[in-house]
Amino acid sequence: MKIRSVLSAAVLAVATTFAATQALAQDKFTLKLAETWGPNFPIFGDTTKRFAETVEKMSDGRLTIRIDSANKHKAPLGVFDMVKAGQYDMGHSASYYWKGKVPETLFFTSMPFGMNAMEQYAWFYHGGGMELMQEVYEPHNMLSFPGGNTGVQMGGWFRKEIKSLEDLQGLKMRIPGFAGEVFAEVGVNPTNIAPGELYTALERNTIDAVEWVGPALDLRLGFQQIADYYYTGWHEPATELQFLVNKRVWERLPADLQEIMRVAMRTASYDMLVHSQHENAKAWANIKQDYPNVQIKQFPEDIFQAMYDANKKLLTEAAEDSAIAKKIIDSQLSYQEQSRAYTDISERAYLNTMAEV
Ligand code: PYR
Repeated sequence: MKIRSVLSAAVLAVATTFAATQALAQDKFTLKLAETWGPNFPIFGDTTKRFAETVEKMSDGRLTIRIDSANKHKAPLGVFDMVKAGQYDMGHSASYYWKGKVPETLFFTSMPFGMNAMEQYAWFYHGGGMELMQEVYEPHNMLSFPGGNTGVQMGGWFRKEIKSLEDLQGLKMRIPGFAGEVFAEVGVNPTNIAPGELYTALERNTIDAVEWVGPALDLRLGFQQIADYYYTGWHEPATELQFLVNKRVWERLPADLQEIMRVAMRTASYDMLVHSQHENAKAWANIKQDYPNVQIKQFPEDIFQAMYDANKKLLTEAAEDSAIAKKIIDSQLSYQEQSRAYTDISERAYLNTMAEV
C-alpha cells in the first residue's frame, strides 16, 4: 500500500513535470524592443531585423520580437531607462550613451587607441569581457550582449581643416563616449546628439564638426554636402552596439528560448561587422566619384600625441574613481597588449606587405 502510494506520487510528479514542460514548450512570447535608430535605419536597423527574424525561425514562432524605432518611442537616448524600468523588454543601442548615468558602461562600445573588432570580440567572448559587462549591468536589472560592430570608424567631418591644436580650441563637436572626454581635454566642446538631428546641427552651425560612423551611414545623412574634411579614425576602432534585455523578462523565458536569443544576437552582431564593411566600401567609392570636394585627412602628429596623453591620463583617473572601472581598464589593456602582438605579425604584416608590392 505504502509502495503503491509512493509510486503513484512519482507518476503524478513525472506527469506534472511533463505537462509543465509541454505547456512551456507551447507558450508563446513576444518581446518589445526599443532601438535608438529611426525606422528602416540601414545596417543598425538591419541588425535588429535580422535578429528578430532568426529568433522567430529558430523558435518556430514561439518567440516574436516586436521592434519600435525611435520615431515610435520618441526616446532615442532613453533606451537604458526604458529597458531598466521594464517599459520595454529589450533595447538596441550603444553602451557609451549611458556614460552620464553609469560611467563604467562606456568601456563596452569602443575605446580610443583601443582594440580592433577582431581583438575586441575575442576579449568579449574569450577574454572575460562578457563577465565584466554583466557585472556592470546586473545592478541595473539588465543583461547586455554585443549588438553589432561597425569596424574602425571615421574620425568625423570638419568644415575647416585641423592643422594644429589651436584649431581645436572651442570647436563644438558631436562625439560620444570616451573620445568625447579626450577631445574635451585638448580643448574641444564635445556633445552627444541623437542620430536623427545630426545633419541639421552641422548645417545650422550648432556644431562645427560631427563624428557619426563611416562612409555608408555618413553618406546617407549627407555630411559630404556641407563639410569637406573627412578625418580618419583613432577614437573608435571597433564600435560595438548593444542588445539590452530586462533581467526579469530574461528569467521568465524557458532555457531553449534564452539560448536561441543568445545565438541570434551573436549571429546578428557578427553579421553587422561584415555588412558594415560591404556598405562602407560601396559608399566610399560613391563619395570619391560624386563628391571630389571631400578630402581624407589625418590629424597631425602633435594632435595625436596630445590625445594619446589625454587618453592615458583619463584612464588613470577613471581607474582611481571606480574599482570596477579599474578592473575593466586593466583587463582591456592587458588583453589588447597580448592580442596586438599577434595582430602585428598577422593582419598588420599582411597589409604592410601588400602596401609594398
Ligand atoms: C555613434 O553614436 O557615434 C555611433 O557610432 C553609434
